[in-house]
Amino acid sequence: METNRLSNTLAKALNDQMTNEALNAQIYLAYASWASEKGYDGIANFLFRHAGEERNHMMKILEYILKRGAKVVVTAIPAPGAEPVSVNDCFEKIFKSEVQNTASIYSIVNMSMAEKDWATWNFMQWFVKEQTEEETLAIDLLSKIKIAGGENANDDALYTLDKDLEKTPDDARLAQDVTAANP
Ligand code: OFO
Repeated sequence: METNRLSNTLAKALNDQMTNEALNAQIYLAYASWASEKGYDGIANFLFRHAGEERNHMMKILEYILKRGAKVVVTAIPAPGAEPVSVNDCFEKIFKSEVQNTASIYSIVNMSMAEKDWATWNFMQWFVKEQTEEETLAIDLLSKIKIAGGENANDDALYTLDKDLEKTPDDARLAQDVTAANP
């Protein structure tokens, strides 16, 4: 008996998204290693933790595909690309890759809506919220480096930023989660 509850189109899109999440994990791993080599241990620690989060996202999608009775296809992961040339460049690259990932998440949401696959639509809402958090986090990183001097940040400012990032939480607070009682 056929028990697959995902269309071929959505199964393909979700499998591709697994690879996107794996690629993002590789990007964070590569940038974390770069930061560590340069002596920015706080930034490296933050990015290593984030690589783990991206891998969890991949696993979340993998489990969903299996639970819906469709086939998981594990493919090669593209290379993460050139390493950053500065902390400023590192944060800009992170922002760009998060925005790109948001676009692919939105495209799966659109497909699930077109197919009226409400289970997948509902599943994807977790990722929509997660991407808002990650974009907020990336924007915060960019603001911090901008205050530190951007591409011209001096060693003292980078040292302070590095220490600061070690303590930065992994999740950003979202406007929609703020209440009057808990501003
Ligand atoms: Fe998977 O959240 Fe970033 O990309």
